[in-house]
Amino acid sequence: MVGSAILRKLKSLGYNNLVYAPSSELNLLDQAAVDDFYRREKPEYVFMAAARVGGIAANNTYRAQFLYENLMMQNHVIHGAWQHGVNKLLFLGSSCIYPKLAPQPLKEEYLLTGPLEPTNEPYAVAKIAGIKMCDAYRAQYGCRFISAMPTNLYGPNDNYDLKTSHVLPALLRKFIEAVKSGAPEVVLWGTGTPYREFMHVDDCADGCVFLMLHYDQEGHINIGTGLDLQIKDLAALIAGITGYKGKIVHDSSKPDGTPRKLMDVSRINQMGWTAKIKLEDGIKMVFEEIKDQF
Ligand code: GFB
Repeated sequence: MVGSAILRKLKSLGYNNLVYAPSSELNLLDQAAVDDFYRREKPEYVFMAAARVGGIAANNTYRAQFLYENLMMQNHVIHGAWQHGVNKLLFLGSSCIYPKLAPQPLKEEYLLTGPLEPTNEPYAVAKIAGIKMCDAYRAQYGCRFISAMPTNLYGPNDNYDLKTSHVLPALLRKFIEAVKSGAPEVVLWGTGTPYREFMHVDDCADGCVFLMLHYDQEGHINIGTGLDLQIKDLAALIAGITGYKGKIVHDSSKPDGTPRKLMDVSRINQMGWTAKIKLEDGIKMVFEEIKDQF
């Protein structure tokens, strides 16, 4: 989802010497394959958007895969970028790197100041390792490696599998299907009280290109909208957009996850970048794209 959005953004800006490969052609878990790719394509700038990702249930269930695969992929891509003299690399992480109960909004300096949210600790540990790896390669070898932490994303090419997806695509699918089938109720996981911040992936891609052009420092930087809402209010918003009028019930056997993770985006805002797509407009765009899929 993020990689294809960055590609769309770069193409729209007129960049035409773009090299990329889908996971079916380049297995980032295979160091020799990554090395071959660098040798063959000689990229000057690298956006490391590839990751094993998923919603709260996927993170909690596939704990070993989330830790192992993310560490291996980022190790190969970051280490290879140094070996092959890449001019600049951007590593992407996630807002779940911050401590579960960190003060809100989440400032960059809150990293490693407290225990992580247990449901996504393996993923967060891998992403924190990626940030530290970029910083270590900068310190020891002088590499221009930067890292950016986007908030929860949604948009084209999202995952709509109800077992592994994030909340926003899951709710879109559930409400669309309920409207079509006339189902009297839709099930929401957890209490609906946690707050989440959502950003359209096209805004994220825009932010990534901005940072590649304008940010060159040790330490990660947040990318987000700076606005959040409760999951139950997200559900009401999506119900309205999809035309769902039935009941919303809660499955309290499912975890809530972290109570809140609102990004402090003052650093990137002060550099001159802000997210542009309003949540309601973004959800409407995605709804139009996917409403006939289910
Ligand atoms: O988006 P989500 O799966 O992940 O869940 P996180 C956010 C909230 O929505 C949780 C609730 O409180 C869920 O219980 N929720 C309600 C649902 N209904 C549903 C549903 O049908 N499906 C899903 N998936 N959730 C992930 C992390 O955390 O966010 C990752 O695990 C990463 O590491 C990612 O940081 C951005 O926001 O809790």
